[in-house]
Amino acid sequence: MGNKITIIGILVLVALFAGFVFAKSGSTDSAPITGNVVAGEIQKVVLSQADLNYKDSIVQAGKPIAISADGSVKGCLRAPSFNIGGKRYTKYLQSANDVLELPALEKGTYSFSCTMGMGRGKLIVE
Ligand SMILES: [Cu+2]
Repeated sequence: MGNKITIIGILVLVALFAGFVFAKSGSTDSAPITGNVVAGEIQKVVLSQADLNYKDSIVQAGKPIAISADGSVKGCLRAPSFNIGGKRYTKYLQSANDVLELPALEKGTYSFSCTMGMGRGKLIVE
């Protein structure tokens, strides 16, 4: 009688262990990527020019940003320059394929300008 209970006990432990391992290996497949940002969730922003400035752009908070410029953006405005948290982000966007990458931002309005400080724009993060 005592042996039977021991064997049942061992079988229960083995079943629990197997279940634990199975559940653990199953959960790794759907494990979320840490942080607010899911890989591949980069939002694209295409800058346009209005008179001598940039048109306002609106993006979502918490997602990295890829900025490019359409054909309306001329001259030095093709080199937008952001100063965010003491760090400078700038790139000359020669063609529509050139991209200036910004990190995920918190809500707020981020002013930027061309590298010469003439043309100005606002990136509104909602
Ligand atoms: Cu300029």
